[in-house]
Amino acid sequence: MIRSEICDLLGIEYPVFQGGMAWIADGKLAAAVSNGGGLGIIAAGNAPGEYVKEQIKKARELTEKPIGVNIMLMSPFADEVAKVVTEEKVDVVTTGAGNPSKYINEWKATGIKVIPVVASVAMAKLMTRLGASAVIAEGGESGGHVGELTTMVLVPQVCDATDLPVIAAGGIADGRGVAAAFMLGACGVQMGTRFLSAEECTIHPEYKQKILKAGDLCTMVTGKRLGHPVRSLRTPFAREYSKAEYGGMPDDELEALGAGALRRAVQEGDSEKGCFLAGQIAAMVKKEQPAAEIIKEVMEQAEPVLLGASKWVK
Ligand code: TUI
Repeated sequence: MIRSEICDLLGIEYPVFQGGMAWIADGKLAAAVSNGGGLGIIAAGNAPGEYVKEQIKKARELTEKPIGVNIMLMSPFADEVAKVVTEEKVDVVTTGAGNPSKYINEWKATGIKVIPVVASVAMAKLMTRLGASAVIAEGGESGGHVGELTTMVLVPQVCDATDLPVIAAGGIADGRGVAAAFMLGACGVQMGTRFLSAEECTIHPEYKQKILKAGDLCTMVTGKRLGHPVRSLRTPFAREYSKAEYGGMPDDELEALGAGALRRAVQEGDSEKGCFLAGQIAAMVKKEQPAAEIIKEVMEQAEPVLLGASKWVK
């Protein structure tokens, strides 16, 4: 079984994180992943502190293993959620979509392991200086909020820029992806899209079906004009948004068009007006299965590749 330094650092069995997907990654999914030996992460998304507190409680009822909370830094409730994770002394905090500098000292003082998502070398260096425990290098193949660089390009550069453990994210959904991430210098992976198909993931059945049916060209990025590029499935809504974005719709109307779209996808499976966040790797997600089985399967696939059994090596 493949372990790495991130397993020792966090007290987990497999070097696999579940991405903190807004509206999706709740206490139930996080607990299932942690019970499966990975790191389950509750997503705060745009939710208030009270919601996050409830989900931490729920996760703790379901598992005694370490859990994490992801804070989406663009959220109006980011300060409030930052306090909740300190009060609750969660094991790990990951952050996304911004710079978490102002919170790091307080979290560290509480004994929380801080693992920010970085989308650039500069951010990786800054997080290293400020005392992060590890970083997640997330390439633009991922679903949701995306940076400029791809995983293939970002991960090795981040590995060269820091001595911290690096977790690779973006475009990873099977053992080959895990093996590739390790080859680039990472010591763990974070998967989001693959866990959308977990049995314990409570998204609307239509959302799951859309992921299971996705093909290689089924995602697109919208939202660049407002400075928040987001990767989602290429649905009628995503096309309409893109048209509006490049057709000169005023900023406030564009914001209004996007409002509530993620909730409509997750809770209602609304094919017309929902925004179905998904990574480019969605096409490789083939079946619904328990989270623990996903982790085991992916790591069992990675092992022979990492032990030198790549079919290309002569
Ligand atoms: O955050 C994510 N993925 C997300 S957040 C989200 S919710 C949302 N809803 C509507 C609009 C926008 C977001 C859905 N998916 N991934 C982690 C991530 N962080 N990817 C890239 C980054 C990132 C980008 C810039 C991290 C740091 C950063 O630094 C910029 C700075 O402040 O210098």
